[in-house]
Amino acid sequence: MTNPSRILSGIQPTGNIHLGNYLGAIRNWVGMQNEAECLFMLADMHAITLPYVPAELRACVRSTAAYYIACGIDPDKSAIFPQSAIAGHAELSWILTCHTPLGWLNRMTQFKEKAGKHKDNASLGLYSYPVLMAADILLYRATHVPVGEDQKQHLELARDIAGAMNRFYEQELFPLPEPVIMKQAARIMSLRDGTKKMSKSDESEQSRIHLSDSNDAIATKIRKAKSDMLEGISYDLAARPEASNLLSIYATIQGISIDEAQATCGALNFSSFKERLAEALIAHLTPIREKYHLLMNNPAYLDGIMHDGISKARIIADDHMRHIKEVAGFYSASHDRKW
Ligand code: AQP
Repeated sequence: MTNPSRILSGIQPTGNIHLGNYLGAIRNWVGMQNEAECLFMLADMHAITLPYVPAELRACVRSTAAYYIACGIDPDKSAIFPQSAIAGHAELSWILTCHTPLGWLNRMTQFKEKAGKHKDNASLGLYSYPVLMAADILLYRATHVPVGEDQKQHLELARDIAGAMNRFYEQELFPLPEPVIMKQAARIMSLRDGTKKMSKSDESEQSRIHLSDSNDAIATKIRKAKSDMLEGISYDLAARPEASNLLSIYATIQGISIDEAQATCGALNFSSFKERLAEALIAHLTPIREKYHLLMNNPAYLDGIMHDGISKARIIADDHMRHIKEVAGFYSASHDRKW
């Protein structure tokens, strides 16, 4: 990362956090807390772009906050807050919407994947989701955004929108945000199909490891993970997507490179390698799960953390939003009292 000054990222509170969210996003946030000012939102406004149950969403905001902390986000260093608590996300999103050509949104592949065959029934919110994501980032003038590989296209759109706004209003309203995508584990794949991303919305529970999974569940899911008929364990994304995915998970969890993992595990058969991988995952995830349960027993503490996070985020957001509205030509009582 070159000269980061402010980092923004977040996860949708739409269900159980999985290994992809952890390795692709949260784990990377932890080390960044000492390098820059960090804002980690709970993206509840994004969560309503697909059908949802309000009471479940509210509960999930708190449990996702607990996961952030259990995974190593330090609330004394970083702001943890629900996106919907800061009005600027919606306000800026509308302004950006009016500066985003439809053609730019038509290119977004995630909309096509999430809307599926029934595109006409998908909500306008799902379609304009990347504009809200741009607003999340630009509202705080974030310089760096750590994301998994799947969000790269949305980040590029946020940069394009920032550039368009700066040109239209003839001033540097927003820095162009840089994506921070880790070289390793940027895309954790489904345990059932090494060509599909591990995802909360995959119908098969066996396709993903949840951070809440028991040790037995982790061991069973890894044992049943799809493998191939080739000898040994090697990293070859095209020919061996499943072996490559498991090797990449192992390397990342152990904090070693894929080459190192291949050197130590290459000669094993699938069954022994899976045993080793399950042991490594259990050792890594057990303390996170235990801390998560402790935190969930103290909802008042979690609510206090979010309350503080909202206050920190609001100071930055309100100040910037006031400026943006003024530049955009919106009426302000302090400008024209004759009105
Ligand atoms: N499989 C993955 N590998 C690496 N990173 C991943 N991320 C998600 N899946 C993987 C990263 O997690 C962050 C938050 O994602 P999100 O929950 O806000 O939305 P998502 O990307 O849509 O995640 P899911 O699990 O796939 O949810 P659903 O199924 O609800 O759509 C992002 O930084 C993302 O890159």
